[in-house]
Amino acid sequence: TNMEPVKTYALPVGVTLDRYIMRKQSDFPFATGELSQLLRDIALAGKIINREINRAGLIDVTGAFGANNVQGECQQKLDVIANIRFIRALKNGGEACAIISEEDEEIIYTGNDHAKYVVAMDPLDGSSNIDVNVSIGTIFSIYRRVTPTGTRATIDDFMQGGRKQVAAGYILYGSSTMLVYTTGHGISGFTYDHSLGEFFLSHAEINSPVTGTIYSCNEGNYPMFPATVRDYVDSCRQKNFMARYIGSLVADFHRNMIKGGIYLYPPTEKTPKGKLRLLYECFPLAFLAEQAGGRASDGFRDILDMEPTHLHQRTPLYIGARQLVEELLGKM
Ligand code: P6P
Repeated sequence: TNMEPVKTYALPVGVTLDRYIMRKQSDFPFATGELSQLLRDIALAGKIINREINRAGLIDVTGAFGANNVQGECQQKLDVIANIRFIRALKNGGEACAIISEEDEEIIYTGNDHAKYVVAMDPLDGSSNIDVNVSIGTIFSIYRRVTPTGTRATIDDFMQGGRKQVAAGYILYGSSTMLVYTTGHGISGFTYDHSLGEFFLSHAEINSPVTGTIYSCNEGNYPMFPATVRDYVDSCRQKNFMARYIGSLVADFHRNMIKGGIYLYPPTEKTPKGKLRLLYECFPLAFLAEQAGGRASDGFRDILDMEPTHLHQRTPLYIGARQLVEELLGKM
């Protein structure tokens, strides 16, 4: 028999998510499979939501739903469906003991008090884009709980800070549906094949260009931006950067991660603390940005170093190619 050691091949593009997760888990001798199962449960919820989104035009779910969510925003029916689907998938999967969601003010207890993980999520971000058929996304962040297993989770499990995330990612419901995530050892991207109902590895290792020529912000708010940010946007225009703003954070972030660019959501009079949510939008995307070699800041400190104080707290966000973010910070 050949006594040569088995060469560990980089996993070939085209491997399914399940096989990828299994092979990656074997890289961690002490892994016991719960995080792997949790990632599978998130992927399953993503498949279900993907189907609902693709049918949205056919059945009346795109109209605004009567209720308003905790943010006081007019709740699109798909928001509600996505939230319910994720909660159900995580409850049934059994690996998450608690969830926080943009759609719910309070912590959601799954009843799985022996589970090791908690999940913070924005089940469907960019929902104002749903009824105009623009890309939307799910964002998720996973922590190992700090409270004793067997007890009910508490807010402490969610307030550990961005650098304690064990995994983070997003699902982009775009021209194709992609699942992109990290467990702290690089970023992998999977593309969904509807005909097979499987996610296949399509981006084995995603690294951001260290710089770029794309800036992404709501130019309509320019007059309200802090002077230093206006100065930075002016410099982008002077350098003939491309302005690209989809108005859906996951889509803007994903494009910048692949092509190189910076996304800015500064504080404005309307949103003096910024608009985006720290726990389930900025922490997970900042984890990914740093894994991709980029940077994420609120203008004063790295997003991942920020102290969470409230489940739904907002923060300004400057995120993307390292050199572009650092040029902006140099003006602060
Ligand atoms: P504005 C969508 O509502 C969202 O949360 C992000 O997905 C998006 O980047 C941002 O807000 C758009 O906000 O104020 O420019 O419409």
